[in-house]
Amino acid sequence: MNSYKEKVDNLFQVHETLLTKKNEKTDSNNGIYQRYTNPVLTNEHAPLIWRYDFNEQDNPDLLERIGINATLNSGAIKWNDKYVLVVRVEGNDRKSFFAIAESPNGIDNFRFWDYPLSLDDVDDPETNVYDMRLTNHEDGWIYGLFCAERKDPNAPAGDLSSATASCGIVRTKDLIKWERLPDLISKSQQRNVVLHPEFVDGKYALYTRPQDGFIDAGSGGGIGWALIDNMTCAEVKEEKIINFRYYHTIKEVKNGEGPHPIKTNKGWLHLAHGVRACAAGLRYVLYLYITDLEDPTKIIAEPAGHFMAPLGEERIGDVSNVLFSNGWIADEDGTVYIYYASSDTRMHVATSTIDKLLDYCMNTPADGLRSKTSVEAITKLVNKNKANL
Ligand code: M1P
Repeated sequence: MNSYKEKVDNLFQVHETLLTKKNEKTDSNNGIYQRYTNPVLTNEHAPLIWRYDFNEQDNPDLLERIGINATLNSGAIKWNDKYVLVVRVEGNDRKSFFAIAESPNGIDNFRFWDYPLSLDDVDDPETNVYDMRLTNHEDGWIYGLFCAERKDPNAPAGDLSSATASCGIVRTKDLIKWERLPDLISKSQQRNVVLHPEFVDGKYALYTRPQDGFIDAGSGGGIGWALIDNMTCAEVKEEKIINFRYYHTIKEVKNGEGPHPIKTNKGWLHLAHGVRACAAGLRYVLYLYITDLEDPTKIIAEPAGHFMAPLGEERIGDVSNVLFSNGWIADEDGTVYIYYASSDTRMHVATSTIDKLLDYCMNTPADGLRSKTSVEAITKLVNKNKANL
């Protein structure tokens, strides 16, 4: 019979083995990006000190006291030479919160900090928070924009599901002390709001995602753009759609900006998610597009279809058939670390380079929006190959 101490030591040993497991590249590689065999963060990575009471008198049988259900949609930033994720952690109680995990190499050995983030309340306290996008803005602050969810005050009695989505805002200089700012004021509900890293015409610029309801984008035509005077009382006064949804595409039902775009010599490189409906439910995939350096609202390239879609085990989870990303890191050497969640359950990384992503965007045919145009694109490539091979 093991002593209490032995049982505790064993728990920590098993946890440490998981945290320090080396991540390897998978065999499959389409030349554009590289997947890895292990998720970078799962619910099992959550610190044991969040989950167990290690006082022998209070917890003699060493039961888990607070369960963690999922680690998903994470903001990302390179900070003090570490690859840092602000992770959406969801407890067994269905509440999401933010917690920071860091890795020395961006691929494995992610380890949560001891305490989750404790956010101040705004006047109308929300029920749930999730999906933070981080922006190290040229004004000197690191902003975190996230979804703040509240029960819909106009829901009929007995409707305990209807909710509202708005954009919560925090900022920090050190990732330790976070200042809560008032939520974004907007006529419509908003989710997937992202702060552009530079001023545009002397203003803050937001990628928005206007939506009619909590779930449905409805008349919200796609990813929007709004210029804001001040982040301490941010208000969307005018909004225009810059990346539209289209019939019979991967973003027919909904789309949303991922992390803020990366500045490259060819334009702003964007990562977004697109949603379509099928008999199995909604299918979320990732796609890329490029906008003009001088005018970030002007699209200059957008490959047809998805850049990444759920594969193998990624297809299954709490909300199956979903890839979602709100964090990536572009390193000084041109490597890009794409952090994505699969099926609202776990976090993964894929790596690529700025050059490869630009090549993909510039040289993959755009969506012709018809089967006929897809066949024409393949025929053109076959003809070229017949002349070259
Ligand atoms: O469940 C899939 C995703 O659904 C929402 O994304 P969107 O607003 O684009 O539909 C979000 O709740 C997101 O967190 C979640 O991963």
